Amino acid sequence: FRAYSHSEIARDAATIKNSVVMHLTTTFLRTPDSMDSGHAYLASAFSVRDRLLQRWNLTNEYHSNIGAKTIYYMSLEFLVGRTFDNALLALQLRDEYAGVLGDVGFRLEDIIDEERDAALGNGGLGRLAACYVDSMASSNYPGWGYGLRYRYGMFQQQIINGYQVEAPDCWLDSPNPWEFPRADVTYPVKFYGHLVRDPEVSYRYKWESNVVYDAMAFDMPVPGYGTENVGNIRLWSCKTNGLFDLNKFNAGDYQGATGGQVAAQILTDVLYPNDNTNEGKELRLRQEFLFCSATLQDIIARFKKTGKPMTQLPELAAIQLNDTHPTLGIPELMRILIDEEGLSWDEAWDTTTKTFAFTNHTVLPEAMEKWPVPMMDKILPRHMGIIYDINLFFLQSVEERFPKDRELLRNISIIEESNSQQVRMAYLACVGSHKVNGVAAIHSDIIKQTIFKDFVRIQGEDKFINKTNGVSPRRWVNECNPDMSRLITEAVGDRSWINDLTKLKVLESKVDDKEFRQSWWEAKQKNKARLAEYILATTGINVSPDALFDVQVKRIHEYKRQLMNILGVIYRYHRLKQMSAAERTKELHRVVVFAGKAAAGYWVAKQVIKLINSVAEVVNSDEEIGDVLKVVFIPDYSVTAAEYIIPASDISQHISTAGTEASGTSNMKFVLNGGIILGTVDGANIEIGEEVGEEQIFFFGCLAHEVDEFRHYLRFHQPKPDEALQAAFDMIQSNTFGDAHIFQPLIDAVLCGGDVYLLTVDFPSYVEAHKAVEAAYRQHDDWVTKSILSVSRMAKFSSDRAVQEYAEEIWNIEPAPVGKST
Ligand code: 26Y
Repeated sequence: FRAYSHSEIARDAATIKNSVVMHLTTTFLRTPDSMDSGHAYLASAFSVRDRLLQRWNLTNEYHSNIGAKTIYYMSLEFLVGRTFDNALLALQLRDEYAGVLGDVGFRLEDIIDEERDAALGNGGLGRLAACYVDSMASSNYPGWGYGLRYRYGMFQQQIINGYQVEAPDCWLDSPNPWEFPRADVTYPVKFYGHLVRDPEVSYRYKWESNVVYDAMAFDMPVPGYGTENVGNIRLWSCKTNGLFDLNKFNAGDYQGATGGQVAAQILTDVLYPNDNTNEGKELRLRQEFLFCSATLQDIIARFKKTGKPMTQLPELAAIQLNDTHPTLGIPELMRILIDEEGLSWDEAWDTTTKTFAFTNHTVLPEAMEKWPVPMMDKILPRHMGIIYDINLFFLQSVEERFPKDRELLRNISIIEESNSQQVRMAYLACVGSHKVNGVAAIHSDIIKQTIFKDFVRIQGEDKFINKTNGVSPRRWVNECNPDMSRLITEAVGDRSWINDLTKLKVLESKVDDKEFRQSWWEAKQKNKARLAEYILATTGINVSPDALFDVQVKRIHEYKRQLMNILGVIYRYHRLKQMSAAERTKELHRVVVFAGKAAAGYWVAKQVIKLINSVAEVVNSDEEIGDVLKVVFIPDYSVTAAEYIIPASDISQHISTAGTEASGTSNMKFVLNGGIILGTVDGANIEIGEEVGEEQIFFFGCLAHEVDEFRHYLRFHQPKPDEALQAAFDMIQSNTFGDAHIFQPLIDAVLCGGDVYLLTVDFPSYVEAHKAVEAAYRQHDDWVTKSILSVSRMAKFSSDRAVQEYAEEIWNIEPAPVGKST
């Protein structure tokens, strides 16, 4: 047994320089004279990584030696973004590396820019997973993320002729310093095949198949901040080398020889680019199973090293399901426990439900995962059988308590009796877990009243809880907003706020400090200037940092209502065109920024992107308008783009139809960076409003409980746009932004399609809210006060708080800081 002492990291310039040069010359076979910024990045990254490795090894060794209970966060998505800067900050080596690189003529910022994002996720759900592993590492919780190592992450978005065009994200084309291949950690994963019943135990089977793929682990370090702990994200990749058929090759059948490799590789080739729409594709089901099977085998293998009986698994492992995507982990654990470890059904079920917990992230019906029973039966015959049995025992227990309620049984059955039958993954996840949570207070209430209503009645209120989302202060303040962070550090007196956002409270005492207020404003202006440069570089559009920056960045989706935003812009343009030049000079200057990707197959969302770009083209080149109004669509939104955009916003829009956005997390990031929200009474906006106070947030629109009634009314009555909305429609229809036919379907969805997202209902109050924002922004001093007060009250939205709540109320796990014990 060894002592866990504080591992010293050499910080002097000479040692750092040596290690960079060492990597440059030996890892990359370059000489200092021929070093370009790409190799400067790689050599520096490898040198930083060396410094992380020591801590990483110690963390893993320590946790296994003390037999720490570990949390396994299972997610098909990890939207990590870049790692280099994050690691430099965590190790507190940023200035040192800046110095060394400066000596050889490089700016650290440029070197940081060489790194490609790890974009293994779509949007909020994937980024949440990344923030949570960051918080686990920084708060010393033994925790691992598990995911898939997609060869192609989130597609690159190009804008061509105003339309979104998708290009593959070949992020692994250059060496990736932030992953460790673990060829020795490889598991076989079976598909298809048939079952042989155990002669002795009726519910035990042998699953035989010759379709077996190997999943191999790649580990990504997650540097904890202000601690010795380094967390881990273990990503599975399909291994193909064993699948090369030499006999076919020798016989001249070259395609046949590699056919097996192709079939295997495709399983971890691409991230499905859908966010909140379930397509039910067979390949996706196979991806999900590969992921679940490899992960569960790995967790079990680690547990077995303790020599404890399998029924004690829940004492050492907590598994969190990030939405239903990893739900097959439940029947996979049952299969391992029953068929391979010899547990009885009841022991296996008890162990499984105590191990798993499930987070729901959406109420949109189109996002609910359902798999056709025939598809599941073909690909995973054993799991289909286990799901039938889980359902049977569950329904039997319900029938006992609520006899003769056929309708109840039909409603809660894990198998939906449609044509064909479907497995309802949310119900399976719920029945197989000891806790189910939503991601903001309103959302957790809604799921209790809708999809899980009957389950609350049957399984009790206590199982269904709320865990409001949070975001990492490391990435979303300290890393992305250095100037504001410096001010906070000065106000707090040290950097402790980075791991404890309750410290932000002291900012409240600075709100009347003239000098502080001036610096606060300057920091924002500097961030806006930085974004203006980024906008110029990515779009060629010139914007002035003196304008109000009005930002909506997120996935493009009808429920998020980017359409309402652009219609508001059109109405503003219409009004400006009606004014005299003299009147226009009195108007507040505004830059409206959009960014976000549409799922490749989501036609309506793609038309919205086209409309935004068409409006931008006309408005930005209108000389009468000049700087009074600019419209920008920044292409290829990403974690890195967000790090430029979010700190630069004055006002950001979070304007989903009430009751549709489960939480939202960028809303938290904007306010933490001194921006103000214009939003609906939805998701986490509500709780942000509670924390910062109503003076600091601009709410508008109908309330969640009113939505059904409006929708019902609009199904049977022609929606009536108010004058402002009508003016926007008229402008489109008179070909102001090009051929109106292209956009007619968007207008029809409102006027003839029942206006499902209630644009006609909310538009009048939306326009009013914009006026209120404008009036407030003109009161410059009050605006600065709002900004400072908001930040000072945002402690709740740290992912550290969220992870601590999960740890205490769901995972039953405690921090185990490395280096604190000997
Ligand atoms: C079924 C499959 C195609 C699918 C894939 C991805 C379904 C949903 C998703 C992603 C959902 C998602 O990102 N949801 C968002 O989760 C955030 C974190 O909890 C919330 O803040 C946000 O409101 C919610 O839309």
